[in-house]
Formats: sequence, C-alpha cells, structure tokens
Amino acid sequence: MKNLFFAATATLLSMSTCAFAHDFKVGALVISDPMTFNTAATAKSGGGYLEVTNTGDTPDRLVGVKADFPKVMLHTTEEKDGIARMMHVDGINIPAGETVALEPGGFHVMFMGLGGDPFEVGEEIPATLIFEKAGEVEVTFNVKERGARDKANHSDHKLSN
Ligand SMILES: [Cu+2]
Repeated sequence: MKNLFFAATATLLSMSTCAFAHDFKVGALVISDPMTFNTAATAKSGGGYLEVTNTGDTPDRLVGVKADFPKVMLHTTEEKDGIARMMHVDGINIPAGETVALEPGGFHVMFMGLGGDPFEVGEEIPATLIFEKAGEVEVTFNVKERGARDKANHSDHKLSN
C-alpha cells in the first residue's frame, strides 16, 4: 500500500513538473523557460530571457532568433559610468556541459519594432532559436508580469549606436 502511494505521488510530481517546466530540446541542448515581460503600450522593444543547457560534449552557439517582428537581435548589457547599455552580439557561446543564462542585465534576445502591440501577461510569443550546430528549434516566450523575475530594470537602458 505504501509503495503504491509513493508511486502515485511520484507520478503526480513528475506530471506537475512537466506542466510547469517550460522546456524545449534540440540535439544536446535544453532550453528552459523562455520568457519576456509585459511592455508599456509605447514600448518599441522587449527583452527575451531563457537558459540553455548544453548536455553534450561539443560547444555550440546561439547565432540568431527569428520571430514575427521587424527586427530580432541578440544583445549583451554592459555597464559604463553607471549606465547600462545594450550592445549587439553576433552570437552567444554555449560551452559543453554548461548552462548559459540570458537574463536581465546580461545577454538577452531583443524583440524590436513592437509598434503599438505590447506584450500582455499570459501571451505567448512564438520564436525560433538558431544554433550553429544543433540547428533551429521553435519555442514560445511566456509573457510574465514585470518584476516577477526582474533583477535589474531592463527598460531604462538604451541601445548604444
Ligand atoms: Cu536589448
């Protein structure tokens, strides 16, 4: 009886993990929890965040993101004289056996040209991640309430170019 109970509990646990973990896989890469924050009506861009774990033994590289916006870029954030600035990067290395986070204040995906159609909480933004070796994988970025995972205020840094 006890074993049955544990088996049932374990099943429930793994089911709920499935429902909440928002993971995507391509080759040896696991992409966890792609998300973005709700934006103001006037916002022209929004940052996309996720984690990539390379479970393989060869390095890979995130080289691009496609989505239904006029422009999607990969950015990093650098602080200079106390001001955080975003800079374009050609790619983000995903070393073998490591997890790389795209997060506020660091690397991120930049969805640009939102044009009066803000991200709303609960919305799902479809996108395709392009990896140098693993290839392409379709993911969805879940729009979450700003502040839910916001370490730095991403909205007040400006693109420097
Ligand atoms: Cu940016």
